[in-house]
Amino acid sequence: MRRPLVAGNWKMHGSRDSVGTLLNGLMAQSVPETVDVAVCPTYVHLDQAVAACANSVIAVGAQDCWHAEPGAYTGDVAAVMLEELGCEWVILGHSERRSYHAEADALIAAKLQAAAAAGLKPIVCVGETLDQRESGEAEAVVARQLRGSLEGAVGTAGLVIAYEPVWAIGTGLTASPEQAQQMHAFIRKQLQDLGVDAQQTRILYGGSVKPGNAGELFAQDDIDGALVGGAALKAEDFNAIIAAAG
Ligand code: G2H
Repeated sequence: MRRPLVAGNWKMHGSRDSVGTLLNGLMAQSVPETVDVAVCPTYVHLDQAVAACANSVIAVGAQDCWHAEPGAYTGDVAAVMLEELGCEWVILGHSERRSYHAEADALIAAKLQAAAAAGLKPIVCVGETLDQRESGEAEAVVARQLRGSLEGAVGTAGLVIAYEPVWAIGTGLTASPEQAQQMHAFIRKQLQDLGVDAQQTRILYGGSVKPGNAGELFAQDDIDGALVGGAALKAEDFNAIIAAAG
């Protein structure tokens, strides 16, 4: 059995105050023993989250890392620095990185190597755009992203995949449980073909997950949790999603 993972992707949100309030709200509710939980704030709020989560089961992750060792890379953050800070997870290849920063699969694969070498567990994101879905290319796009982003990833400890259809991100649109399950099953098959331990690898769904739809998504055989954006910014909502995974 795969343990569900609920990870909050806070994107570029938060102030010291609002992050403090959110973390207090998360600490106020106990996490079911059967569920793993992580929060992924901005780089500047990582230390605050690590300190607040120190005595809880909630782990902390970053939203990205650079692929190289510390060096002359202005504006970037090395995986080893995140691990030293107390991060356990790192999100890689989110569609907002792929689109706003032109991140290609080869770069994501290199970041994955750096993350794994530093002892971070990667959450690798894949997903098709609306155009690609409507033209019947969704599976081909996701297969290509998996092949490229997971180059050299066989055996990576704790590897997690997040399926995030771009058309469902922050739009209020959610893939139906059946649509999501179909793609998750396809992803698991692709992982197997790539030599990744497909039965052990958790595949999260992401894209407008909220308390009202989390339960039916988690009920699907191949959905092993969620990567939550907007609803992770409200403790009440994130706590409800965590409870739905328990
Ligand atoms: C997808 C998701 C979190 P949201 O990007 O990664 O965000 O839940 O706001 O659609």
